[in-house]
Order: sequence, then C-alpha cells, then structure tokens
Amino acid sequence: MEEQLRQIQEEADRQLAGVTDQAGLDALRLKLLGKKGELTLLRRSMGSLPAEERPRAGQMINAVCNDITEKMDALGAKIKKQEQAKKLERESIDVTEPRKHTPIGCQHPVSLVQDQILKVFTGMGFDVVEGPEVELDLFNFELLNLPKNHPARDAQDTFYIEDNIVLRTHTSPVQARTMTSRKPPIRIVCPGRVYRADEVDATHSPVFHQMEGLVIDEDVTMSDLKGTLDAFARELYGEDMRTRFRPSFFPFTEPSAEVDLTCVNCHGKGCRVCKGTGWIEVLGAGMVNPKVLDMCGIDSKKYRGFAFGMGLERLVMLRYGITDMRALYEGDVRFLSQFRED
Ligand code: 2NM
Repeated sequence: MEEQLRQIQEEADRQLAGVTDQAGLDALRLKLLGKKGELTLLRRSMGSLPAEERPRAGQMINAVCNDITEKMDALGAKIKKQEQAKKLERESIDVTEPRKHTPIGCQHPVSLVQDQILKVFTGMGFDVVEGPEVELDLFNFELLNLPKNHPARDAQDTFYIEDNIVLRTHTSPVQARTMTSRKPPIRIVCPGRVYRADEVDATHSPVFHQMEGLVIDEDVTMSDLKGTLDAFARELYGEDMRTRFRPSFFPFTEPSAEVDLTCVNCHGKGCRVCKGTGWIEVLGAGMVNPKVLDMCGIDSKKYRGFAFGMGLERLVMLRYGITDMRALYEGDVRFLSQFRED
C-alpha cells in the first residue's frame, strides 16, 4: 500500500504541474479525492489490512491527502488570480481613444444676448418676470394709456386673436400685470417674444424679442433712469460706453426719451454702423406716465417709476455684425453655431 500511495503522490504531482485552468484542477480533484477517487478508494481498502497496521496506513493516507489538498488549493488560488488578471486585461478601456463624434447643441444668439442682459440687471437687484404672449387688450393697450383708436393699436400693427385678445405687441403688458399685482418697490425686467404685423425684410420680422425694465419707488427720478442705463451699458459693452437721451414720445411715459449708446462698432469715432455719428439708438425710456400708475392701482401721488425697453435682435446684430435679421430665424445650424460663447 505504501508503494501505491507513493505512486499516487508522484502521479498527482506530475499532473498538478500540467494543470493550467480551473476545469483541469476540478477534474484532478475528482480523480484523486472524489467519491470514486484513487485516495478515497485506497482509504476504503484499509479494512482489509491487519488491525495493527491500520493506524499507520491511515496516517500515511491522511498525510498524502493533506499534501495534495494544500497543493491544489494553492494552485486554485493562483489560477483564480490569473483569470482575474486576464478578465481585467480583456475589459480594460483605452481612455486615449478618440470618442465618437456627438454634436452638442448651442444657444441661439438671441438667447445668448438675452441671458447676458438679464445677468446685468439681476446683478443690480431686478427680478425677472415673464407673462403670456396671447394677451388681453386691457394689459397690452388699455392700462398703458393706449386707448381704443390710438394709432399704435391699428390693425396694421397688431395681430388680433379676438376682439379683446391680441398677440402682445411689446412686453409692457407683463409690467402692467406686475403693477396690478405687486406693491412697490418694484424692480423688474421682462424679456420675451412680441408680435407685430410687419413684412419680413433685413431689419423687420413679425416675431421678435424685447426686454423691458420697470422701477417703481417713492423717490425715483429721471437721473436714476440715466444712471441705471449708464451702468447697464458699461457692464455689457465696457467702461468707455456712454448714453445719450433725446426727447421723444410714448403714451406710457412722460417725459419720454430715445436713448443712444456709444457706437459699439467704432466706440464713438464714427463709422458705417453709426452713419458717422458715433451713436446708435438702442433703447426707449421715460418716467412712467402717472395715468398708467393710477390705472394699474399704484398711487401716483406717492410713487413714481421709470421704464425702458429695447429690441434684442438689433443688439444681437450689432454685437455679431449680422446684417440681415432673417438669418436669425432660418434655423441654419451652420450659421447659428458660430456664436457659441463658452
Ligand atoms: C419702452 C420705452 C419706454 C415701458 C413702459 C412700461 C410701463 F409698463 F411701465 F408703462 N413698460 N415699458 C417703456 C417705456 C417701454 O420701450 C421702447
């Protein structure tokens, strides 16, 4: 039996040396230690030995069993490690590979400029307020001192949905709504789409964007308006910007002004963009007409306000040197993606 054991041990060592994977190891374990394994059978045959020899035989079989088990366990651990390493190798990712091209979107130049302007005014403490594009005549006209049969309500300019419902022709109705629903002090800017029955050409579109501002408090003056617009111009375009007020007329403000900005193209020297004047007209503004305050439920004896408004498309065209407004509405990604600012 000793000889048999020695052979099993030798053969096991030889075969162990040839095992390279888990399946091979499992097969070998079964062959030696399984139910019908060589060592198991040998252990069973011990019954036929004389009683006095059995303990020594048992010890010897155990020693071989233990030795083989230890070696197989060690080999098993080694195989497991190797297989893990192989798996990692297989699944490794080359982070230097160029990625698949996935085009990312970009902001429309109008919303880029709108965001820049909003940032300036929110930085000064203004709230941003939006309102409906389909608007009641009351808010779009009546409360803004544009009574029935005023020329600005002419069917030529206004899209009517129904008798008393229009597509808003400016963002002022948002301010009228705010005046009727909030108590002063009020400091708001209202960006948004507006509609006018205009023919499309290089400088007109039936849909365009405005941004209007409104400040109402007890001691608001024209110089607050001037200071606010000066600060706005400097923050948006640079420290050398100035504003110039020219007398004008709007039904909702009194006095009213058209506001010029130092030409952003030539910085005031005079060029084609400003027709040699050094100034470009970008805003309308004025002190809110006391009639408007009262109609909106704000006591004009106690409060005053200033308001201003600007068209965004014009600012966008000036900023990027775009000469035809239609380019902003055609949705050609090759054109629109040029104005990424990040
Ligand atoms: C402008 C020019 C001047 C204006 C006035 C008001 C309101 F609601 F307070 F009366 N909102 N916006 C205003 C004044 C708008 O845009 C050219």
